[in-house]
Amino acid sequence: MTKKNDLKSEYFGKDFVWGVSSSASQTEGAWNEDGRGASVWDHFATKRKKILYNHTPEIACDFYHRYPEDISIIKSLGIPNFRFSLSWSRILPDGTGEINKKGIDYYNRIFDECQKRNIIPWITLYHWDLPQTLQLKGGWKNRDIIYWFEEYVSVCSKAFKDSVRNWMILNEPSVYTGAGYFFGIHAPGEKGSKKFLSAVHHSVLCQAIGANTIRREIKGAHVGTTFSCSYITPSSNKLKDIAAANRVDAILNRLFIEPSLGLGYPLKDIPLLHKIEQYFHQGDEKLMKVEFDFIGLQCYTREVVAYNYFAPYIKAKLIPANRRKVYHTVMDWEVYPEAIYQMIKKFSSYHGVKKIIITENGAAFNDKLEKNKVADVERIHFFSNYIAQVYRAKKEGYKVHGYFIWSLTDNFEWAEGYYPRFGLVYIDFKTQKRIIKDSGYWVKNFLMDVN
Ligand code: IFM
Repeated sequence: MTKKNDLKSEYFGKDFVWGVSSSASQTEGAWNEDGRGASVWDHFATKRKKILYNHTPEIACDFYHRYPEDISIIKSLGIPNFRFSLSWSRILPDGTGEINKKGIDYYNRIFDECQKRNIIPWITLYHWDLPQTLQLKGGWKNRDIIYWFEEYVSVCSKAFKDSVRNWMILNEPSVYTGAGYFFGIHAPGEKGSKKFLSAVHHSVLCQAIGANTIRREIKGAHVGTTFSCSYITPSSNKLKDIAAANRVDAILNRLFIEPSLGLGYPLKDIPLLHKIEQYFHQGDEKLMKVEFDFIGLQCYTREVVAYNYFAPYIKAKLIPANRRKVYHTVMDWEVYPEAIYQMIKKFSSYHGVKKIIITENGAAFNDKLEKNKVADVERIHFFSNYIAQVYRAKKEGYKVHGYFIWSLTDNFEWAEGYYPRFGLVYIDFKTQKRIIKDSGYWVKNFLMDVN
């Protein structure tokens, strides 16, 4: 474990954006309350029972009822920005058509609460919770999603245009398409390259269509989208490991940003990707392109890659951190602070990227609640060292302008259920009691200079 350092938030300057992130499915609960429709995650967890220990997002952190308390905690920690997502099926229970007024009212109450406490909302439109009715029509595989999504974004922008300036279109499309449509380990649990490639192409179209819809409806909107990214290194100097690492980099880090910048898909690096062309309609190259005001990067770790003849399509495998015997979190993600610096540097080098905001960074450790206290020293070191690397990138002139912690509270960590705890705030899921961890107090102290 690396040591803390003496970095101060004031070194980043007054305009640097500091915040904390969460998402609807992971925190809200109230899954069928006030007219909300089911999402693919509700279905995956409750009907198909695909989550570790059979956990479900039905109650989660009960943010739906407890948002005033949680927003007051954000305030008490001196965190000025709050990123969270809207639940598509709370707003449009069937994905399209009838609008659920109670859903709109709920988000308006949250925006009011943020305003009351002087906290700026940053909204993600899609954080993986597709309405189940749309999944029954093929979900992201069905090209009609470009119309469904446009309708959803248009409803949200009309409803919330006076309350929200900062919008993110998609959350980590490489994860919901890869884990949800290729490996089948995330909702909706589908597998195979055809499903994956169609979901990828339609997501790329939607990330542009969504941004254009927000721009059309809201003057002065600040529009971005978010990408998951990992620093990729080869396991050896052998040419075949280096080439394998390049392929993994193309699929994990370049697949979604490059078409949006007008560079097309990274076809040269991954021959299989040519198959994506069967989903193209005339004019798609143009439709995929969009100028974002910022891109959100969500970087947690690095991956070490080796050539593997048996791995389908990319002939590469990731070597897990525990097999490499390196320091790692409970997700088995290597703690490697320089990864975030390398990713800021890499994405800064794209001419079309104007501004980068780290929209997620954080870690799950084995937190212990003892005497109403969580002494999560490892998380404090984690933040201290990753933020130092963000500072290094900023000082060297790369385009980073903000940093959001994942996450405000412990929450529903998708296929892993409630076992990994990422929060600055511990949740006793039996009582829903909130306990600020030592890392929460560390953040408060760290942000003292900018408040
Ligand atoms: O919890 C997730 C989040 O929903 C998306 N980014 C990574 C986080 C930690 O796994």
